[in-house]
Parts: sequence; C-alpha cells; structure tokens
Amino acid sequence: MSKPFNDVFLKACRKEKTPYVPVWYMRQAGRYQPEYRAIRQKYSFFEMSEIPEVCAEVTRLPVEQLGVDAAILFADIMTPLKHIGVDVEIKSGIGPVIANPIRTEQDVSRLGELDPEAHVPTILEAVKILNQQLSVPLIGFAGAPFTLASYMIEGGPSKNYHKTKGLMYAAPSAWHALMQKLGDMTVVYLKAQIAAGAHAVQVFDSWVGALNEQDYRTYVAPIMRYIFNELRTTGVPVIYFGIGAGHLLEEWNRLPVDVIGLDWRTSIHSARSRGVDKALQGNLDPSLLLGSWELIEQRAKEILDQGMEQPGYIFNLGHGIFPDVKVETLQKLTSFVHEYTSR
Ligand code: 1CP
Repeated sequence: MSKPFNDVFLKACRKEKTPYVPVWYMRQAGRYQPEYRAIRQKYSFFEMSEIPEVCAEVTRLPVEQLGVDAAILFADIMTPLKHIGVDVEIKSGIGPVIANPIRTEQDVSRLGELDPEAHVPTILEAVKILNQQLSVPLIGFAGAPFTLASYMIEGGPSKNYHKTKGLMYAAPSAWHALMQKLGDMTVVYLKAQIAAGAHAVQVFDSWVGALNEQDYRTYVAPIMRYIFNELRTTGVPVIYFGIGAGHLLEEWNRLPVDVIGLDWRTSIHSARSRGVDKALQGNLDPSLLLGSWELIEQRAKEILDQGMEQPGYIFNLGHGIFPDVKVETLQKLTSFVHEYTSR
C-alpha cells in the first residue's frame, strides 16, 4: 500500500495553513550519510546523478531515513553546464572545478544551448521514477546565473569573486550576454524538470550576496525577474535562496517568486519586519548541529516560534548539512519540528 501524498510543504510554499511546519534540509543527500559514502565510492559524482536508479535511490534515502516533508533531486547546480560547453568536474573536498574558464565575450559566444530531452534525459527519467516512488513532493532545482557564472569565470570555488566582478564591470555587454544564456538555460532546464513531475523548484544563488544592492539591481535582478516570470507560467512554487544575501531582501521581495530561503544571519522576524511578505524558508545555522541537543532544541524553538506567527513557513537549515553531522541528530531534529509545531 502506498502512503497518501503529503502536500504540507507545497501548502506552506503557497502561504496556506498547515497542520504542522514542514521540514527538509539542503544537502539532505550527502556525505554525512554512510549509505551515500558507500555509493559514492563506486561512482564519480556526475555518474551518480546520471544513472536514473542511483539518482532516485540517493534522493529517496533522506526521506526514508529522516522523515522529511520533501525530497530534492540529487544532482548539482553544475550538471547542465557540461552540456553547453563547460568542462566541469566535481572534485571531492573542493567542489566544481572548470578546465576552460570563461573570460571573454568570445568565450561567452561559444557557449551552446541546453536541450534537456537530448542532454539530460537521465535526470528527467530520475524525476519520473521518483514520482512513482515518493509520497512527498519532489523539489527540482538549478543554479542562478550569477552563482553559475562565478564558477565558470573563476574556474572553481572563490572567496572574493574578483574575476567574476571584474568581467561584470569591465565588459558589461559580455556579462549581460552570459546572464541571458544562463537564464535561458535555467528556464528550459527547470521547465523540463517540472514537465517530468517536479512539484516545486529551488533556484540556488548561493554567492550573489557578494554584490551590493545597486549592482544586484543592475547586473542580476533583470535576469532573475525574467526567470521567475517564465517559471510562474508553470504554476509550481518557486524558492530563491542565497547565502550572506540579507542586504538584498528588499530587492528579492520585489521579484515574482513564492518563497525566500534565508541563511542563518537574518532572522525570520527581521525579514518580516523589513516588509518581506513571501513565504520564508530556513534557517538554523548548519554548524549548530555540532552543539548539544539542548542548544539545538532551544535555537530550533526560537526559529519555529517566529516562523509559526504567519502561514507560509518551511523549516530548513541556513545552508547545507556538513559531512560531520550525525544522522541521528537530523532524525531527532525532524521529529522535534513536527511534534513541537503540531496543533
Ligand atoms: O541533497 C541535496 O541538497 C541535493 C543535491 C545538491 C544540491 C541542491 C548537491 C549535491 N549540490 C547542490 C547545490 C549546489 N552545488 C550549490 C547550491 C547550494 C549550496 O550553496 O550548497 C552549490 C554552490 C554547489 C556547488 C558545489 N557542488 C559545491 C560547493 C563548492 C563551494 O564553492 O564551496 C560542492 C562541494 C559540490 C559538490 C556536491 N554537490 C552535491 C554534493 C552531495 C556534493 C559533494 C560531492 C561529493 O560527494 O564529493
């Protein structure tokens, strides 16, 4: 017998009343799980997400193990880039590394277009398999243009995004051409995930907090508005997340997006007091999971009390789970969120 479909997460995205606060975790599939580490030994990162049965298994694992209210497709924000001419690899302990960084207008013009059915059929197949197997919503996702561009231009992870901003300031026409190419890729990729059965999508703009408000408005907001307007036509909820981007909240609140994901630096109260009227998601500091259970419970309570003041709240961490966190801690936290908020 299959379980009835749990739509609590989708209701919260739409700011409807829910019987309890739904919860899922960024990077809920990952190296903190012994099962993930065992599978990862057998495959390269991209192989894992490109063998549909393996992708589905890794996606399902945290749902079964933790009892979370949503699954997130197992892939990476860099996954589609390989198919438009970016030579990317995921190096263990580092992250994405690019052999042919984008530095000039010519480099930008050489990038191709994504054709999801031809380029990522295995990812779409995994979405279809998961839809048969899951009784919680499946979140599809993609990287946002600024964050993708930062890896493409720097060649890997960066601390200051100097080359990225350098291209943005020195060659605005190349920059805007790059944003448009990546924006188009994001739209077709997410629409294909939605057509295959994803119930919601999250757009990860992890590193856009490196820009101030003025530059965000000039160099990034137009492409985000374009992406979100396109996605709006599908009717599925859209979440926008970034790290260290609290200073951009007023800008984000003007975009046609349903849910804003907060990192741990900005409280739910302060976001709402600044006029943010979207649904909110977040935002326990992921490092707090190394603290005592008493501390974790106290901080989770504080966040939940603020979140529950209005409909439209989803519990999550402020960023992804670190590899040294215990599975049991996340199981306990998930149960706590459900029990504490059940009415
Ligand atoms: O469980 C899930 O959350 C789904 C899978 C998922 C998602 C949504 C992975 C698997 N990556 C992502 C998104 C992602 N990837 C982001 C946005 C969210 C965030 O900020 O964490 C970013 C910036 C990346 C890029 C990336 N890929 C990094 C960060 C590097 C840096 O700049 O600090 C890393 C370490 C990866 C590799 C990766 N992606 C995913 C996993 C489980 C891993 C570890 C890979 C391994 O097993 O070696």
